[in-house]
Amino acid sequence: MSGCFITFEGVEGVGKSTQVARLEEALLARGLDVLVTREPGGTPLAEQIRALVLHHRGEALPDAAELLLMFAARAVHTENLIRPALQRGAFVLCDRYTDATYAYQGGGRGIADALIDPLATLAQRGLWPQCTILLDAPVAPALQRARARAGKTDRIEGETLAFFERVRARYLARAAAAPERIQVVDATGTPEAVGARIWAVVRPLWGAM
Ligand code: Z5A
Repeated sequence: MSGCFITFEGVEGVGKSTQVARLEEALLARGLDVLVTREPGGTPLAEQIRALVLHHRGEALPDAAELLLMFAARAVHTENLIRPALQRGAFVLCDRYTDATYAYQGGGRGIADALIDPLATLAQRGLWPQCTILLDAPVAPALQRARARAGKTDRIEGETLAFFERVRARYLARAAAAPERIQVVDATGTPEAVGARIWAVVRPLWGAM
């Protein structure tokens, strides 16, 4: 596979979408083939699963069902969009991927890694990002930023501060365990300053540009 798979992670409101868009612009300006996508979602079918998992329809969604739906969406997204894009040599910038499952369903909800690991193996068939940018910042201001935006809060966004603190802690623990793949980037400061930190991490991935 000749492309480059880069994922963005972090708690809600930390600036992932903003930075994905900035990096896309920088890569497109260099004439590169870039695919921007997100999880859960990314294809028509996976977006339907996203709608199921993020929005109440008056019926409880057990944690096990949430986990399985995340991986159902991921299997569709990986096979139908990400793998073909990498095969044609594209840079795939994905707003969240499997680290989010370990952080939210694992750290947040308390599901054991031993239950998540085999689902990752099944859904991804060996595909992992070459590089994961973990945008890290204190949780409270990030949540405040996200919640200041117009629009309805989804099921997960409505969780407590303690939930998001566990999510952040799990992300940082995963980064400490896989420092060659997961790069922790300070997400405080202006979007330009954060973007410059990300560029310093990403640029060496494919040599001088
Ligand atoms: N989820 C899961 O549980 N398990 C999984 O396996 C996966 C996902 C894959 C998807 O939500 C939810 O699914 C997510 C985890 C769960 N739930 N939560 N929480 P989503 O895709 O709707 O939202 P999100 O991923 O949480 O992202 P977000 O809320 O859109 O935040 P963001 O992309 O990190 O931030 P942003 O949109 O770029 O910026 C937020 C605001 O801050 C915005 O107004 C910006 O203009 C502003 N901003 C951005 N950067 C800055 C800086 N540097 N300074 C000042 N202001 C800034």
